[in-house]
Amino acid sequence: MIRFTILKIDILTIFPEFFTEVFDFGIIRRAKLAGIVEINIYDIRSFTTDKHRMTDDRPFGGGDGMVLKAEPIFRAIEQILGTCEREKYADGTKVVLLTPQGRVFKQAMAKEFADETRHIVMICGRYEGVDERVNEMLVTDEFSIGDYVLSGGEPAAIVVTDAIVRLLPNALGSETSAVNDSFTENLLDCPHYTQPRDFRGMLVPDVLLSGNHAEIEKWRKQKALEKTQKIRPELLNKENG
Ligand code: 6GU
Repeated sequence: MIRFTILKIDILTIFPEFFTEVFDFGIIRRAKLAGIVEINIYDIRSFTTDKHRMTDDRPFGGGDGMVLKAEPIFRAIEQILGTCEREKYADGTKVVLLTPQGRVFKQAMAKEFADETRHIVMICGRYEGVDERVNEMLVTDEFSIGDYVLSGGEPAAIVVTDAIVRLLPNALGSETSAVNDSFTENLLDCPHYTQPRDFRGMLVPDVLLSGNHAEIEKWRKQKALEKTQKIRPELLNKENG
């Protein structure tokens, strides 16, 4: 599939300063400058209407921690997407909620988003929670980035954005650079070496200096398999989800 339009990524957060500069380096910076992606940060607090500008409140039923309120998030989505009914979103629009309760984000999901979305709104949760009516009415996809708890969804939004943007057509220097990535074929990447050939007595494997591309390819595949078997054996026995 060929992408003709820029991908727009809008991030809703109670900590907008978290994102100053993180998208201003390397591939993401280049993709922004090339007009491949546009990234906007929205402060959830700016959508509050009460005197105290409250973004969170105590949980009904009691318990520790605070819960992000529905109202400012509904107002933000309404302003950004023109509706707060999921069914009325334009084609290619996704609203992603980042929480530890989501599906674990995988390379295949990054590829799907890079290929098929035009507009992604990411809502950064706080670890204590987000009012469930946000999930019920607004969210199309709830993602986690792994089985550990972060204090908020902000680092996850950065991770998910990076994983998607680098897969956008023309974001990488050469079209083939992403083909050999770890996880693309349920395999970790093979080891790499650069100059010098002899670094403090540690030598680069001979095959890589041989100029025999078939042998080099075979070696890389073998090393990728060995690494995966040793570190992530479960990848070898399942479809990439
Ligand atoms: Cl998306 N949010 C939080 N708070 N913790 C996480 C996470 C997200 N993914 C893994 N841990």
